[in-house]
Amino acid sequence: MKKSSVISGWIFTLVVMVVFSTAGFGQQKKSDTVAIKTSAVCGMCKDRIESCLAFEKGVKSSSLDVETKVVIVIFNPAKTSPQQLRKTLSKLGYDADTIHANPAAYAKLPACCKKDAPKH
Ligand SMILES: [Cu+2]
Repeated sequence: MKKSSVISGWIFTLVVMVVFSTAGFGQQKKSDTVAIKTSAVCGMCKDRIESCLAFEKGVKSSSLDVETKVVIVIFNPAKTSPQQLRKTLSKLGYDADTIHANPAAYAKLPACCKKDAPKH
C-alpha cells in the first residue's frame, strides 16, 4: 500500500512536470516580440502602421512610439516573421530597420508623413 502510493506520487509529479514544460513550450511558440525601427513621423503614421499591422496575418498587437519611431510588434512566429513584418511596413511606405520604404508606397503617403518632412 505504502509503496504504491509512493509510485503514484512519482507519477503525479512526472505528469505535472510534463504538463508544465509543454505549457511553457507552447507559450513560447505562440508569441514573440520584435522591435522595428521605422520612419514614422507623426500620429497619423502611428495610426496607419498600427491599423495595417492589426490586419497582418499572425500579428497579435502592435504599438508605435512616435518619439523613437520604434514599433513593438507581438506576433505568432508560426504565422509570420520579423522579416515579413518589415516587408509589410516597407509596402506601407515606411523604412523598417534595414529595409527601405517601397518607393511607390512612400510616394502615396501624405506630405506630412514623409520621413524628410519637418517635425510637427
Ligand atoms: Cu505621419
